Amino acid sequence: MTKTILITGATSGFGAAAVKRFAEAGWRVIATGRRAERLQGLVDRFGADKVHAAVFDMRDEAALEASLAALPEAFRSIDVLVNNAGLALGTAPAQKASLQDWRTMIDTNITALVTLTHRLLPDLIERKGVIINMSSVAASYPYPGGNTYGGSKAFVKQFSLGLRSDLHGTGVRVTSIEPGMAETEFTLVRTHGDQAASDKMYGGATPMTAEDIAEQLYYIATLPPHLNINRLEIMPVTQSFAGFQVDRK
Ligand code: NDP
Ligand code: 8X3
Repeated sequence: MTKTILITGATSGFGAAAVKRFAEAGWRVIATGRRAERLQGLVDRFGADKVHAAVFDMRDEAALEASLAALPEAFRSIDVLVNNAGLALGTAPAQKASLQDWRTMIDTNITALVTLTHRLLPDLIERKGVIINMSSVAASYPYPGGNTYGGSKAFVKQFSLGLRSDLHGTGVRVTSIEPGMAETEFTLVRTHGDQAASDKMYGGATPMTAEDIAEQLYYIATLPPHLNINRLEIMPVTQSFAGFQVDRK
């Protein structure tokens, strides 16, 4: 039977690659994001019977609710929820960071994610569904300038494990996926549109690709129903860990 997946943040990066991966495999995909023309491109490519574009800002609860209420009949039974939409804003140390940037990250990466999850939980329980939450290596390893972004992704990781515990016995599976450096529009967004800084971040580094992560999402979503990946931490070979800092006087 054809399965249905809802992927947030589908206009770019991991989300757009995941829409393609699942649509090519014959799934019905609900693709969400704010940039309508990009979602329409996916509908045009795969057909309206395969991809449904749900255009809304994740932080606008009324718009989110209206979009779900307007789902075509064929897309209403959601088997898999991929909470992927999110962003980092800024690389400055906490004492120089923008409070507005912090609020935007919290509103998007945390508040919107829990709102959509809460809304879909009854259906996911009924269908013994799968929830895949996009965390990050920043959830576990602090780095300078990571402050609120890392904190928001630590929330996503721990929320996922908490969900897993609460959903014990329901058959619902929950995974926190925690990627390291992957080349998407992520750094362009983080640097408020600084293309040179984005190019410098990925240049010569062989980062992961959006398709690499889409493949992991497909793997997690298609595991046999008795298996649950709790956390999946994944990095490019060219990225690893650095040491502690010591402030010597
Ligand atoms: P992109 O910037 O390429 O994609 C981000 C997606 O999130 C876009 O589709 C964007 O859609 C959507 N989004 C952001 N804010 C909102 C909003 N308010 N409402 C609706 N949609 C929104 O980055 P990635 O693909 O890299 O990022 C996807 C996820 O992966 C994020 O949660 C990110 O934190 C995480 N991640 C990324 C890593 C990386 O190195 N790239 C590593 C680890 C985790 P639109 O702007 O059209 O609304
Ligand atoms: C994005 C990966 O290492 O830039 O979540 O924080 S990192």
